[in-house]
Amino acid sequence: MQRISSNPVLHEDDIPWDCMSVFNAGVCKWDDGYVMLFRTDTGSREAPDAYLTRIGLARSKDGYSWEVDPEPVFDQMKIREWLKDQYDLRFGDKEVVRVYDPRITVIDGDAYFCFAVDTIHGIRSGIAKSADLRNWELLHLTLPEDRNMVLFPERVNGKLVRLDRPFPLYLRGGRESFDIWISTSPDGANWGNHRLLLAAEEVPFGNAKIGPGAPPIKTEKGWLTTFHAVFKHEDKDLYAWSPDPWRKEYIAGLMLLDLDEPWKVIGMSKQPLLQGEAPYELEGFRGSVIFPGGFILEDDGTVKMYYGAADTVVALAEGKVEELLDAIEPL
Ligand code: BMA
Repeated sequence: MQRISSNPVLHEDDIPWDCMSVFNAGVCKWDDGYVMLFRTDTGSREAPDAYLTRIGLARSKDGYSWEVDPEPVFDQMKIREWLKDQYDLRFGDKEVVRVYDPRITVIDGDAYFCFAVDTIHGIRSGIAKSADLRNWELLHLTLPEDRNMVLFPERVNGKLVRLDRPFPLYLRGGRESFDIWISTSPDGANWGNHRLLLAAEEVPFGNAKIGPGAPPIKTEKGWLTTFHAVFKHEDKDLYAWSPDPWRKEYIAGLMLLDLDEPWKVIGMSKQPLLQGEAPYELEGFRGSVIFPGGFILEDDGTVKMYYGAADTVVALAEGKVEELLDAIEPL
């Protein structure tokens, strides 16, 4: 993948509300252009306030220059209103902390928004549906602990398909070694057939948890899909604005799944797809973080990958689908 020279595509200065970062965005084609749901954090650069995380919406004709809608789609007030049927707020207004890390997929003309939600009783993943990108109907929330949910852009054998990443602590020895799972649903609300898709130890360039990236793209050879893999450095602190030592490098990876049986991994790239290198990837709130959330195939075979860089900006890298497929090797 090649980074575009005008990176980052979105920076805090582009945002019409008070924030210190804009990152971890989902992107899809919509009408005759592109739309993006992105996350902003607000507060001091060293320690933003989690309750002030918002989800914003941006639109683009060409995928390179973006215009941000003046109002966020979700802020703390709207999140509370939206989730009040799920949480009776017995534990007060602090129960639901934030909705964050959006992914977006269009299936049969409707937009589906996948997100993580932090609550004081655990981190859950959710799915919502909309016809206009502003009014979101909540379809599903997982049990804790779960994060990084993405949906396939079309039904496979009549079923919706999702990837996500639960946090199984105990039987993995308390290590932060978490895997990618796959499941199916008839309607987006009821999910079953959960299977392990890719285990963290199968990724040669990571040594800790992994998680799905962006919704997959369909190719003749299979579903091509991104993920992130964490390499925990034991011996060095990475650059960070936050005063806590930061040692987790987030690296983008790529794998190919069977078209009809997407729980079968055909192969993966044994090399990282993208690893922190540019200044805007190495330095920011948490340096050396590449967090893919948008993956789009253009008619000419170009693939655009949108990713959060250093938990601070949204960036874009491009490649050719043929070259990406050539990089896939059996597990
Ligand atoms: C993960 C999530 C992401 C973030 C990443 C790197 O655990 O919190 O939102 O981008 O860490 O800090």
